[in-house]
Amino acid sequence: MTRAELINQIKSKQSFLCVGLDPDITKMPKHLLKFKDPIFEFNKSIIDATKDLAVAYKPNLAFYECRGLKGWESFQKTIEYIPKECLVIADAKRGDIGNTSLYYAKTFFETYHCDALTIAPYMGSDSVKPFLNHDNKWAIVLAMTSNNGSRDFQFIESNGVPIYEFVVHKCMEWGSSDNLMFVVGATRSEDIAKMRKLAPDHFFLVPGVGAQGGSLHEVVQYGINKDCGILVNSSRGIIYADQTEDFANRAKKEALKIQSEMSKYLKRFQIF
Ligand code: NUP
Repeated sequence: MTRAELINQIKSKQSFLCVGLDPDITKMPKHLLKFKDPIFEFNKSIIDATKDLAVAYKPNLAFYECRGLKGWESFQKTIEYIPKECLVIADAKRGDIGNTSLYYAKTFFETYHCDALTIAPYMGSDSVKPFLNHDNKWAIVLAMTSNNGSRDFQFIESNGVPIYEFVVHKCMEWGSSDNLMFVVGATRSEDIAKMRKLAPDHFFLVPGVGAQGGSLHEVVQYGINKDCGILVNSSRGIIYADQTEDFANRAKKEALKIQSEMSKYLKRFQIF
């Protein structure tokens, strides 16, 4: 998906919501367990309920890989079910020596046809670059993550410059705002403003709203740019809003709440 297509979708849906598809069999409504592939049935209902409100879906591979071959099948069926206009982000946090990254890129971009893949940049240029030479595909590099442990490495300073800043500068030499995004945690609201200064034009994938307590209002205040420039993810806050047979309706309600707020922000900041 191109940047223009993504922006058009945000405009037409008045939304920059990314729904996280992190299906946990222990949290799903019990009636789904009778299906051959409960994970896919769960995702299918969530996608049906939210597809008019979300511009992106982000399956996190951990929730699929843990089920072995069955899990990969659920992942593939899920990817294929997501409407074509939506950005499909595989949250797999890959990155290895160049030769291996090349095959990770093949896996997610060519075999599974995902639009975007999250990348761990710790191994440097040869580990990131192979994700940046696929037409209309995106590398989403971890810059400033939402978890408490992000303080352990990402904020260590060298000559007064934090490591996440080095990551952003370097990655911007390798990719452009047409094929590179950054992960910026919603839980770091004021730091999002620093990230926005470093990368004024790049899209940010912002997880941490909902279950992790990040504020949508603050994410928008500090992160929005002229093209919107943010994709805000919520996983558990939407998909497990209700754990009964009514789960899809409740997921829709939660998504609608977020999308209505997003629509107001897009108008207030006169984005389109
Ligand atoms: O910094 C990050 N924080 C984060 O939560 C980077 C991520 N990729 N994630 C992922 O976003 C996390 O692994 C999970 O898939 C999702 C957040 O889920 P939730 O807290 O909305 O349930």
